[in-house]
Amino acid sequence: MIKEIIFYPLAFLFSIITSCPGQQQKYFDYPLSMVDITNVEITDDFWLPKIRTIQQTTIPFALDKCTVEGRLDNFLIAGKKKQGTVRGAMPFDDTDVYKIIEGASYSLISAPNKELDATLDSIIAIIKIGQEPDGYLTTWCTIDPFHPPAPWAQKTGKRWIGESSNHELYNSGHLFEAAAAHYHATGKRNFLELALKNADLLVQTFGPGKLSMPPGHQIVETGLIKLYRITGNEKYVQLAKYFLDVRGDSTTHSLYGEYSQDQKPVVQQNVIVGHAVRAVYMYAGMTDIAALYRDSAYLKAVTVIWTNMIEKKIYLTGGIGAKHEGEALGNDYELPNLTAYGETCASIGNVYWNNRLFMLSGDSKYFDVIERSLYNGLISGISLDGKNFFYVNPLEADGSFKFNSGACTRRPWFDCSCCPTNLIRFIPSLPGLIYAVQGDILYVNLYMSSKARVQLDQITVQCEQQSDYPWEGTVHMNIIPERAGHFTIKLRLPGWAQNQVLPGDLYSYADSIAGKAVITVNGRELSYAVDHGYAVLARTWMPGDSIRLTLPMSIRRVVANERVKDDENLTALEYGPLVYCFEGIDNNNELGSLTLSDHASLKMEQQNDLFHQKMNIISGELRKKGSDSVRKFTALPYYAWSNRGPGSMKVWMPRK
Ligand code: FUB
Ligand code: ZN
Repeated sequence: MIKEIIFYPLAFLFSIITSCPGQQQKYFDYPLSMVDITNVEITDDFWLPKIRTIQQTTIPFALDKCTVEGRLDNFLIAGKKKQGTVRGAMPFDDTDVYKIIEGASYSLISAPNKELDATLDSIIAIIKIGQEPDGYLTTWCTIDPFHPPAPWAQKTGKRWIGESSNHELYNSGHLFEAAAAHYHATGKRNFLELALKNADLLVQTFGPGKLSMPPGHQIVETGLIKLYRITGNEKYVQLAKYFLDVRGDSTTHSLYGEYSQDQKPVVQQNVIVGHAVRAVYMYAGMTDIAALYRDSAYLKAVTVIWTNMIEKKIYLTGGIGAKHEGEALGNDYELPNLTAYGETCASIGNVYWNNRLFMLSGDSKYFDVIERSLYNGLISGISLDGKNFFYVNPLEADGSFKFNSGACTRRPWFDCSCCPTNLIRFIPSLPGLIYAVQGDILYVNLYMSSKARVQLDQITVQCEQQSDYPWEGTVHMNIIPERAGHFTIKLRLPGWAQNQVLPGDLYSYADSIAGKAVITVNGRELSYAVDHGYAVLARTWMPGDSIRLTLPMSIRRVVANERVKDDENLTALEYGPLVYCFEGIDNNNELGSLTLSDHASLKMEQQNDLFHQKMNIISGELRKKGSDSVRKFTALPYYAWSNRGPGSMKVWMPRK
C-alpha cells in the first residue's frame, strides 16, 4: 500500500489522524486538519449576511423551484407513490435536492432552526421513497430507463451502462456528500442510511471482475471517502481509488476522452483539461487518495496539474474554464474575457481541491487561490439578494451576448441548476475553511470576524478574530489558551500583500506595494519569520494576548503575462483580495471607448448606498480613446456586478 514517500515531509509520516474513535485505521490521512465548522462561529459583517441569506432566502427559494419543477415528485414517482413520467430536464436533477440538504445542514450548525431541520427530515423521507430496495437511487432511471430527461442522455435501459453521460454515479456522489454533511450537522442517521445503502450497492457492483468503468462526472470519489471517514468502512476508499485508477484504462471500457479526463491514467495526466467541474472534483478525489495511501504518483500528478492551472489557465477572478463549448478548460494562456466560462461550480470545486492540497502541505499558496476565488469568481455567482445567479462568470460583457445560459444578466434558476445549488452547499460551509491545525500549530488562513475553539496537541485555545476585511487590512485577534502555553500561530500573509497576484507569473502587479505586513503582539511590533507564506509566531501565549495584523491594502494595477493575448495592453484593478470591474451603468455606457492610463490617480471611497451594504468603490479618471477628454469613472468589486440588470462590464481596461 505504501508506495513511495519521497514527496512527503517527515512530519507527515508520523501524523496518522484517526477520525473514527475506537477504530484502528489502516489508511493514513492529511497531516493538517481543518478546524471543524462546529467549532467556528462567524460574526463577520461581510460573510455572515451571505450565510444568512442562503438560509433565509436562497434555500426556501430553491426548494420551491425543486418542488414546482418536479424534482421532489420524481422521488415519489420512482417509488410509485405518485403516477407520472419523469419531470425536469437533467438526469442529475436529484442532486439539486441533495445539495440543498447539504447547505441547509451546514447552515443549521451556525444558525439552529427547528423548522428547517424538520423540513429536511420530510425531504429525506421523500428521497427514501425513490430508493430501490437494493439501494439504487437515480429517479429518472427507476421511473423509465428508456426515457432520460435530456436528449443527450443514453437510453440503454440498463443501470450505469450509459455512465459517460447519464450521471448515475454523479447522483450517488452528491448523495454521499450531502448525507455526510447532514449526519455531521444533526447527528441523525436517516439520510446517512440511504447513502450507505447506495454506497454498498456500488461496492457490490463496481470493481475488478465486476462493472469496470469510471464515473462520467466525478464526485462519487470524494463522497465515498467522506462515508469512509464516518464509518471506517475501507471498501469505500478502495472503490474511490478504483474509480480513479480505472480512468484512462482502455482495457476496461471504451474511453470517454479528455472531456471527462478519461484520456489516460490519472497518474499520467499532467495538464488540466476537459470539463472544468469534472476536472477539479477529480483532482480533489486524487488528492484524498494521495493523502490516504501516501501515494507519490497521485501526489505528483495533482501537483503538476495544479502548476499547469496556476501558471496558464486561471482567470484573475480565480475562475477556470475558458470555453462555453464543453464547459471546458482552454489551451495554455487561452483566457478570453467576453466568452470566458468560469462556471460557478468550477470555482467551488477548485476551492475544495485547493483546500485538500493545503491540508497535505501547509502551504499558503493554496489559500491564495481559495481567497481569490472566494471573493471574486465564486461569490459573483450569486446576486446580492440571493435569488439570481450566474452559471457563467465572464470578465467582460457587452450587454447583448447571452453568456449566462441564454441571458445576458443573472437568472433566477436554470434547467441545469447545478450552480445555484452548489452555492447553497458551499457558502454555509465556509466557517470550516478559516482555521487549521497540525500538532501545536494553529493556522489562520482567512480573515473574517469569528470565534473559534481550537484543540491543539497540548492545549485548547479560544481564538477571536475581529476585522473589516476585505474593506480594511487590519485584523485583531484575541488569543485565549486555557492556560499559559507554548504553541505556534501561523498567520497567512496573502500573496497580494507580498506583491504576488497568484503563484507563478500569469499575472503581476504593475505598481509597487505600499509597505509590508506589520504584526504586533500586545501592542509591540514583532519581527517575524515567514514559512510557506505564513508569519510564524511561536511563543508562550497567555490568556488575553492580542495580535494585530496590518496588511498593506491599497489599490493595485495588475497586468497579465504577455502570452495571454486577450489581456494584451490591458490593466485591471485590485484592492486587497478583491478584483474590481467597470460597469457601463456607472460609466456613461462608454466602456468601449475608454482607457485607464498608468498614471491616472485612483481613489478609494466607501459607498454604502449603492447596494445598501458596505462596499469600497474605486473612482478616478478614464481617458476617451483618441482624444484628450477625460471622464470620471467608478469601479466596483467584481462580485457585485450585474445586480442592476443587463449591461456592459469590463475587468480589463486598455492602458493606452
Ligand atoms: O453535469 C453536472 C453539472 O451540470 C456539471 O458539473 C455542470 O458543469 C453542468 O453541466
Ligand atoms: Zn454549475
